[in-house]
Amino acid sequence: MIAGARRNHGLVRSAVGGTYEVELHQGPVIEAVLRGRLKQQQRTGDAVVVGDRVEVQIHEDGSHTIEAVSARTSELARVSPRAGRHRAKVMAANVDQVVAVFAVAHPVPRLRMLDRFLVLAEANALDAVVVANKVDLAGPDGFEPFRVYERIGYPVLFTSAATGEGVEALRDALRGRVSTLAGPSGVGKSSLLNAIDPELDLRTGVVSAAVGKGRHTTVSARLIPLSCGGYVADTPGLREVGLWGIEASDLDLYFPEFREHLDLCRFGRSCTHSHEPDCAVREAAEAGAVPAERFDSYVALLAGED
Ligand SMILES: Nc1nc2c(ncn2[C@@H]2O[C@H](COP(=O)(O)OP(=O)(O)OP(=O)(O)O)[C@@H](O)[C@H]2O)c(=O)[nH]1
Ligand SMILES: [Mg+2]
Ligand SMILES: [Zn+2]
Repeated sequence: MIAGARRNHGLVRSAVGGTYEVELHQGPVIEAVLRGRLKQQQRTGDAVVVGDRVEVQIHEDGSHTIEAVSARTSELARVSPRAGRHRAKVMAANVDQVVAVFAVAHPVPRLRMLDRFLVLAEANALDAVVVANKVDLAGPDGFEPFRVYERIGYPVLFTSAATGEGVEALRDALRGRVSTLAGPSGVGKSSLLNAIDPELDLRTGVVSAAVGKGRHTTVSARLIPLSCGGYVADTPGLREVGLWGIEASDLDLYFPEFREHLDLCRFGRSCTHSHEPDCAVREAAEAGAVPAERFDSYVALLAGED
C-alpha cells in the first residue's frame, strides 16, 4: 500500500462531543474527528450532523478524520435552545420521512401534537407517515380520529406491536429510508421497532425520565440501522420542541388541505384565517371541506397554544 492516507465515504451515525461515529461505505463503523476548515465551521454545530454523507481520511496510525461533507438533500432543524428563536439548529441531515407514532388508546391520542409533527415534516419538505398503534386496544371508535389524516392524504398505518398487525406494512414503509420516529412516551415506538427488528432489543415500558426539558442536555441524534435496510433517527427533544422557527405567516402552507383555499380569502395571503371576514379556509372548515379538527388545530398553533 502507498504510504500515507486512504479515503472512503461514510455516513455519520452519531455526533457527541466532537467525536463522530461514521459507518464507512461497505465497511465498519469507525470514530472520527473533524479536520481543518470543517473544525472551524463546526462552531455552530451545523457543519457536520447525524445523517451527513462524509469523506473520511483513514490515517496510517488507524485514526480517522472527516475531510468533506456532501450536499444535503434535507435538514431537520429546530430553533436552537441557546441562540434563542432566531437561529435554527440542524438536528439531522438527509432524513427522508417523519413517522409520527400515536396510540389509538392508552395513552389517548394527542392529535394536536400529531398536527405539530406534520407541520414540521411539511416545513422541512419531508414525507410523513402516521402510525396508529395499539389497535388491539381500540374500542369501536378508536380508529375514527385517524381517518381524518387518511382523508387529507397522509398514509396511515394501523399497527399493534402486541399482535403483529400492520408490522409488515410499517417495515415496508421504513425499508431503505432514513426515518425519524416521533411521538409521545408510551405509545409503543420502541415496541414497534423491536417487532420490526428483534435484534434491536430496545428497552420498552420504561417511562422516559423527564430530563429538565433539555435545558442543559445536548440535543444530539443517532441513526439506528435496521436489518431490513434503512435507518431510524432517534432524535431526543423532538417531542417537546415547538415549531422550529416557522413563521406564523407560513403556517397555513403546512396544512396541505388548506392550500386550494388560500388564494380565495378576501385578504389573500395576508389572511391569517383566524378572525378575518370572507376567509375561504374558515368557510371550507364550516362546510366540511377542511376537517374542523385540523382547522381548530391550526388556530391553536397560530395562537401558540400547546
Ligand atoms: N396492548 C398493546 N400494548 C403495547 C403495544 N405497543 C406497545 N405496548 C406497550 O406500551 C408500553 C410502552 O411501550 P414502549 O414501546 O416502551 O413505548 P415508547 O413509545 O417507546 O415510549 P418512550 O420510550 O417512553 O417514548 C409498554 O408497556 C408496551 O408493552 C401494542 O401494540 N398493544
Ligand atoms: Mg421508547
Ligand atoms: Zn383566510
